[in-house]
Amino acid sequence: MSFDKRVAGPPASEIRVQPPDAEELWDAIGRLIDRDLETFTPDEFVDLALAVQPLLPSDVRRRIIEYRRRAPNGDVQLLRGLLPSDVAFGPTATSQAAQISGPAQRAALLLVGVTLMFGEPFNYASLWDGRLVQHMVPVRGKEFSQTSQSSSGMLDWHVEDGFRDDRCDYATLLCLRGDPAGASRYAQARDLQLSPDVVATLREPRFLMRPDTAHVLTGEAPIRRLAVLTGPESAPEICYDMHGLTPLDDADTAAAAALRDLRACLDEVRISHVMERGDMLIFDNRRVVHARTPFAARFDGTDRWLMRTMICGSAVTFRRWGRRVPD
Ligand SMILES: O=C(O)CCC(=O)C(=O)O
Ligand SMILES: [Fe+2]
Repeated sequence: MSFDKRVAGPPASEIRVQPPDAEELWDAIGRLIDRDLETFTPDEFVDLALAVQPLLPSDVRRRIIEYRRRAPNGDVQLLRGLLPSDVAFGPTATSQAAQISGPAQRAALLLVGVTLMFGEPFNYASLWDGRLVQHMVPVRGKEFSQTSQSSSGMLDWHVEDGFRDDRCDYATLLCLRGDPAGASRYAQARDLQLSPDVVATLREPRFLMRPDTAHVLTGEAPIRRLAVLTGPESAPEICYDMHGLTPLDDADTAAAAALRDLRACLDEVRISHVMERGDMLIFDNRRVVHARTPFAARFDGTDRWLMRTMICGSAVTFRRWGRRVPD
C-alpha cells in the first residue's frame, strides 16, 4: 500500500502499471510525436493526446471509469509505474510556466492523455501564464510561499482555486522526480468526523474565500461567499483554504470555531503519499482538500518535479470558456 502514513480513511485506490506495459506505452506515445509539442496550440495538444487513451492498459481504463462513477475506494486515485525507469529527464523545470522540452514532452502528453478520461483539461489565464500543463517545482525566493513554488515551508490545506465557483473538478499530478521529504497529503470530505452543529455551521454560506496568491489577477480581486460543506451527506463536497477562507462576519465566533475544528479534523483523517517517479495522482477537487509537506530544494536541476493539469468534468461548463478561462 503506497498511502503509507495514512492516519484514517478507506483503503486508497492504487493501480500499478507493469514495467513492460509502461515501456510499450512510452514507445507508442513517442510515435505520436513528430514535432516540438511547444509549437502546438492547447487544443491541438489535447487533440493529439486523444490518441493516448486507447493505448492505456484496459484494466487501467476500467478502474478509472469506476473511480469516476463511484470512487469505491476513495476520492484520490493513484496510478503507479507509468514511466519506464530508464528514461532520463533533463534538469527539473525552474518555473511553473516553463516550456517543456525533451522526454518531458512525452510525459506531458501521457498526463493529458489520462486526464482526458476525466473531462477537459483547462487553465485560468491568470495562473502560470494559462499553460495547460504546469510544473509543480520549487522556486528560489519562494520557499515559504503558499503556492506550488514553495519548498522549505509547508503548503497548507487547500483546494485548487476555491475562490472560483468554476474551480477544477479534478486535478492530476504526474511525478517526474520525487523527493522523499515532500509528501502529498489528502483529506476527503467523506472522512471528516465533526459534530452535527459544526457540520450545520459549515453548511451555511457564512464564509468568504479570497483569491489564491498564485493568480495574477487584473482588476479587483473577486471575493466569494460560500458554504464550506455542500452536497449529499453520502458524498459531501468541500471548499477550503487555510489562508483564504474566513467567516463572513468577524463577530461570527461559531463560524471561526467551526473552521478551527475542521482544520484539526483534516490533520486527523489525512492520507499521505510520497510521490515517486512514474506516479500519477488524480484527486477530486470538489471532495478532497490537499497539502504538501516541506522539503529542501537544492536548485541544482535535481529537485522534486511534478507536472499538473486541471480538469473540467462537465462538457457543458467547459464550452463556456474553453481551455483558457478569462479572469
Ligand atoms: O506539489 C504538490 O504536491 C502540490 C502542489 C499544489 O497543491 C498546488 O500548487 O496547489
Ligand atoms: Fe494545490
